[in-house]
Amino acid sequence: MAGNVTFTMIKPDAVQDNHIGGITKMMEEAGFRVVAMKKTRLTEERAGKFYEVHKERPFYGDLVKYMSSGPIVAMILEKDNAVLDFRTLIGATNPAQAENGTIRKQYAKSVEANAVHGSDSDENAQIEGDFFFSADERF
Ligand code: DGI
Repeated sequence: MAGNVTFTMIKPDAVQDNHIGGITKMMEEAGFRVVAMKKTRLTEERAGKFYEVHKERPFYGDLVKYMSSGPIVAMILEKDNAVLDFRTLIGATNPAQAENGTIRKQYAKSVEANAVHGSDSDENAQIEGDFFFSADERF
């Protein structure tokens, strides 16, 4: 299935604000199929591990705190060209630059609380999906 899946999280503020359904609807309407889905909460340690690639960035500490501040919804999504098409659907990291019709345009509050995560490569989609889901949680 390589190339056809991506990994996403609905971030803490969007979960808190009751947007799980609205965001998932946008994903499904854009042609993504939910392969795996769970609501969970990252500890600071696990959030730090998930975002390890950003360890040297100035916002790393805040990002780890924010991502462990409340529950998130993790998902593996399937579609042709999943990684790139999903990046298009979520829009720019900074919601001020996100296009109309994107998930971040509609739901993001700031560059940090930007509603959703989306994998940036096929390789990371596999790694990130494996971080949350075992084989028997995927359908
Ligand atoms: O792949 P993206 O989520 O669009 O963006 P990224 O991989 O460059 O950064 C990962 C997350 O880190 C992003 O969703 C929000 C946070 N972030 C990125 N740039 C900044 C930031 N947070 C703060 N506070 N300031 C930034 O400049």
